[in-house]
Order: sequence, then C-alpha cells, then structure tokens
Amino acid sequence: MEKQQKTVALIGVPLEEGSGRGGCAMGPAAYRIAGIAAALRELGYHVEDRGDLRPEPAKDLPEMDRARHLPVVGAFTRSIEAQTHAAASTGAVPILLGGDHSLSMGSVSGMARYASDIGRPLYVLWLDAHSDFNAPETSPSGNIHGMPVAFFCGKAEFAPILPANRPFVDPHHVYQVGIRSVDEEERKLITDHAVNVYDMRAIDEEGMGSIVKRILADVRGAGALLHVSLDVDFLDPDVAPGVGTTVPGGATFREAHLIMELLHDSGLVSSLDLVELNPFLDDRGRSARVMVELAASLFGKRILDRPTRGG
Ligand code: 4U7
Ligand code: MN
Ligand code: MN
Ligand code: MN
Repeated sequence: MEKQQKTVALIGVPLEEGSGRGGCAMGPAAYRIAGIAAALRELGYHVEDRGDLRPEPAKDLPEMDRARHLPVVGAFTRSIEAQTHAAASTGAVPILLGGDHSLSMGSVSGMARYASDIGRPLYVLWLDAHSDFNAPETSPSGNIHGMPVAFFCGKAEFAPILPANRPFVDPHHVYQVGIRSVDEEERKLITDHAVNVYDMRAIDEEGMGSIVKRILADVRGAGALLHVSLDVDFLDPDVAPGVGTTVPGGATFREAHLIMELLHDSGLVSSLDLVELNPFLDDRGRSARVMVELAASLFGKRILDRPTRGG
C-alpha cells in the first residue's frame, strides 16, 4: 500500500508550572530519547522537530493564588496556540510533547482557530483519569493543569490570555474517556455543560472498542477535526508510573492500544497532545516508551494487516 508523505510537527513544551511540582519540563527530552521521531519516520512520515518553546513569562498577567504561575502558563498558552495553528495551517499534524496538561489550553485553542478557518468543527477526545474542568473558583489545588478543558470551552478565563472573541470548543463536542477522579464542584460543571464522559465503569460495562467506535462515528458524522489529548494518568499506574497524579484502576495497555488503532483507522485525527509525563518519577523510561509506542500505533504502526473497518 502506498502512503503519501504526511508531515508531523513535533513541538516540545517544557512546561511544569501548571502541575504544582517539578519534573514535567523534562518530558520533551524523554520523548526524544525514547525515539519518537524515528518511530514516526519509520512509518513513512516526514517528521519536523520544531524544538522546545521557551517563552518569557507574560508581564501583563497577574500572579494568582487560585491559578498558580499564571504568567508562565499564560505565556506558554500564547506561544503554543500560535505554533499549533501555524503547523496545522501548513498541512502538518502537530504533536505537542509535554509538559503538563495546561499546555492543552494552547494546543486546543490553536486547533479550534484552525478548524474555524477551514469551516469545520473541532471535536476533542480527552483520555485522562481527570476531567480537567475546574475553574480557579472551583479548583481545590489552584493548579492550572486541572483547568484546560474549561478554558478552551470558554468556561474559565482567569485573565486575558487569548483574545476573548476566539473560537471555543463546544463542551458537547468533548469526549472524555477513562475518567475516575472528578472534584465535587467540577462534577456539577461537566454535567451542566453536557460534556460526554465515559468513566471506568462505562468502559468495564460496554468495552473500550464499542465506546470509541461510537465516538468516532459522531466525529465523522459531524465532519469534524479530532484533537486527541493523552494524559499519562489515563493509563493504569502499573503500566505508566511516570506521572504525578496517579489514580488506580486506569486503562490497560491493551485498551489504550486498541483506541490508538481505531483512531488511526478512522483517519480523523488532526493533532495530538502527549502530556503529564514526569521522567523524574518514571521507572527507567518505561512510561516514556509506552507513550511513544501508543503514539506510533495512532500513526499507523500495526501488528497485522487487516481490512480497515473504520470507526
Ligand atoms: B491532570 C485536581 F484536585 N482535580 O484540579 C485538581 F484532584 O492534568 C487534579 O489531569 C487535576 O493530571 C489533575 O488539582 C490534572 C485535584
Ligand atoms: Mn489531565
Ligand atoms: Mn490526569
Ligand atoms: Mn453538538
């Protein structure tokens, strides 16, 4: 089978200030050591490593107790938004190498602007133990990595980080899978805003394959682009210990792998975040290698050739 040379843009985001602890800033280096570029090249992609973003903290954004390190996170958000939008606009698939999950405020906002440019909706697949729908007023921690979904849906703006009239993601177009830790007030927000949440119970009862196929059918039916955001803590801590916010009872390697294969077959994925890897907490690079293996599956690495059944 012939594969056209599609470009993948790797964007390193050494950001950890959204997470409340050190270590995630080493994430981009760990993914490079684990061989992400070579794995994608082997699959026939043209891989451009755009290096790491290193913006200066934004002087116009205030320090806030309820949104910690806002000048740093806000500066990254602006830079990530611009780089993601630029990469997508040249026809590349941006892969954000995180960095903590606050980076998705920028990546998803950039993709939402790109989708709006080309007149298509943006859907988001959020693979995470957490809903990340806090606002500064509801967050128990003040850590911004628990707030990106509310931010890109336009439900939490702590200070003018991005233009107020930018395109937002409709919360009903956000599909969360793997959820098993939601804060009290956050639960009310995701219900009120009709986020599509598949918690671990749904996965156990219905099976990962049927849930993901249903989501992909929705995305295809809407003619949408699909941004995938993969938090290391989506996986069970036994599979991927290199993360600061482990929650027991996570996805198995096989479940995660199945999602990636279905995503690849669907041909719908426009962009990807790999987030929350903390190499300082990892076990000899195991989590970094698992994440690279999953990314490779999403981009077409397969065990056997089989007729494509689609989403
Ligand atoms: B992650 C938390 F309180 N909800 O807001 C919060 F439990 O990107 C955790 O999903 C957020 O890892 C976890 O601080 C953010 C907490
Ligand atoms: Mn997260
Ligand atoms: Mn999480
Ligand atoms: Mn809708």
